[in-house]
Formats: sequence, structure tokens, C-alpha cells
Amino acid sequence: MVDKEELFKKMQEAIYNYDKDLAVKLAKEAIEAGIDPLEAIEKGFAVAIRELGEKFDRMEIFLPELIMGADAMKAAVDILKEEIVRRGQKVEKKGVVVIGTVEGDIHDIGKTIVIAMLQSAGFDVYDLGKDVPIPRFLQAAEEVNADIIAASALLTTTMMKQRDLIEYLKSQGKRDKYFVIVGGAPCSQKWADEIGADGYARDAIEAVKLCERLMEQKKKKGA
Ligand code: B1M
Repeated sequence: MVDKEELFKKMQEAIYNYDKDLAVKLAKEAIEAGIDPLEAIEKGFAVAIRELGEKFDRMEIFLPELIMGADAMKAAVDILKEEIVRRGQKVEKKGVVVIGTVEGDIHDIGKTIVIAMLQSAGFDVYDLGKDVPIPRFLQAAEEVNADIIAASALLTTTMMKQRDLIEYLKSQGKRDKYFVIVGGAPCSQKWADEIGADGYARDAIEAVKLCERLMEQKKKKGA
């Protein structure tokens, strides 16, 4: 039997050593062992990438190393996200979400996890990718008749774009048509309240709960 804690430690080591092949191998091992893929991401790989972020901040490593660590993490997440979606029961469709990382920001690992969790919970999710210009969020929401627009930001500078998104929706007379939710490491409930967003989620599980709550709200309003 696989020792979960041992496996999580090896996952962290793989990221510390920028070892993409090992990260992929361990992700597959976790799936074969029936380990919850989200737990493997959060207790394994994510612990190490955040630690690399701290080291980067303290200038103990530099951008090329951070990029290598992120590449290894992304490869593992790409494997585990499929398993997250596969595990989702075939539930009734809950709603439509358009999601992207805001303009000027290329961080997308967390967003990938949020997408997988939303899909597994029964949401149709349209991923606009990263570095997404503000008008594109509205354009896509109109195209797919979305319920929720979700904006991810990982930098204290780019979180300002979440505010711009809400202001843009207002300027186009569309603010009340969509729920807007925000997330990403520098964000908080306080920030969401300040910019007039409909919600903030700390992680992928909270993002699902939040979107479910908002859809319930919408149903009640429509009833
Ligand atoms: Co960047 N980076 N980075 N980086 N990077 C941070 C964010 C930083 C905190 C690192 C540090 O210095 N300690 C720092 C920001 C400082 C600040 O703004 N105050 C930073 C910096 C400075 C930079 C650059 C400017 C570095 C440089 O070039 N000098 C540059 C910026 C480039 C740009 O965007 N324009 C840069 C680049 C990069 C890489 C390309 C090397 C890589 C990203 C690769 C990729 O994403 N494809 C990278 C990485 C990996 C990080 C850290 C280390 C890890 C991010 C991550 O993947 N975490 C990060 C440090 C940190 O966050 N502690 C850092 C794991 C992931 C599972 O968690 O993304 O938080 P997270 O997502 C969570 C939740 O936040 C939430 O759910 C997710 C799953 O639980 N969530 C949402 C996320 N989005 C959501 C949306 C929602 C709801 C929930 O609804 C809308």
C-alpha cells in the first residue's frame, strides 16, 4: 500500500528539484493508488511551489528556477486535473462560468485547478486563458450566455484589473447581468467587497461552493 504522506513528500522533492518527469510519474502513482487528486495537489506539489515562491522572494533562487519548478508543477497538475474531472459524478448542469487570469498576469496553475473542480461539480466552464484583456471577459460571457464571470489574479498589481473588470461591466450596462467572482493569492473577501464583486473564493473548493451559492440565489430570484 502507498504511504500517502511519503508520496506527498516525494512530490514536494520533485518540485524542489525541478524534476518534471518525476512529478508526472508521482501524479500517475497517486491516481493509481486512488488518492484524492486535489489532496495530492494541495498537500504535495503546491506546498513546494509556494515554498519556491518564498525562496524567490528572498532571492535564494531566481526566475529560471521558479519557471522550472512551475513547469514541473503544471505537468503534474495537467495529469491530476483530468482525474478530478473524471471523478465528478454526472450531475445536472449547474451553470455556465467564464474564467480567465486578468490582463498582465500569466499565473494559471491555480486557475486550472479551479476549472477542474468546477467542471467536476457540473459547471460548464469556458477558459479564456491568461493575460486576458478586460473586454474579452464580457465578450465571451455574452457569446456563451454565462452566469458567472470569474477573474483570477496572482499579483498585487494585476488584482487592480479585477476592479477594472467590474467598472467595465458597469460602463457597458452589463453589471447586473452576471455574477462576478474573484480569486488568487493576493485577493480577499475585503477586496471583493471593496470592488463590488459578488464573491471571493480562497481556493478551488471554496470556488465551487461560491458558484453553487450564487446559482441558488439566481434560481430563487427567477422563481
Ligand atoms: Co510568480 N509571483 N511571478 N510566477 N509566482 C508569485 C505570485 C509571488 C507571490 C512570488 C513571490 O515573490 N513570493 C510574486 C507576486 C508578488 C506580489 O504581487 N506581491 C510573483 C512574482 C513577483 C512574479 C513575477 C513578477 C516574477 C518576475 O518576473 N520577476 C512574474 C510575473 C509574470 C506575470 O504574471 N506578468 C512571475 C512569474 C511566475 C512563473 C511564470 C515563474 C510561475 C507561474 C507559472 C504558471 O502559473 N503557469 C510563477 C509561480 C509558480 C509563482 C508562485 C511561486 C506559485 C503560484 C502557484 O502556482 N501556486 C507564487 C507564490 C505564491 O502564490 N505563494 C508566485 C499554486 C496554486 C495551486 O495556488 O495560484 O494561489 P494559487 O491558486 C489557488 C487559489 O489562489 C485559488 O484557488 C487555487 C487553487 O486552490 N484561486 C482562485 C486562484 N485563482 C482563483 C480564481 C477564483 C477562485 C479561486 O475565482 C475567480
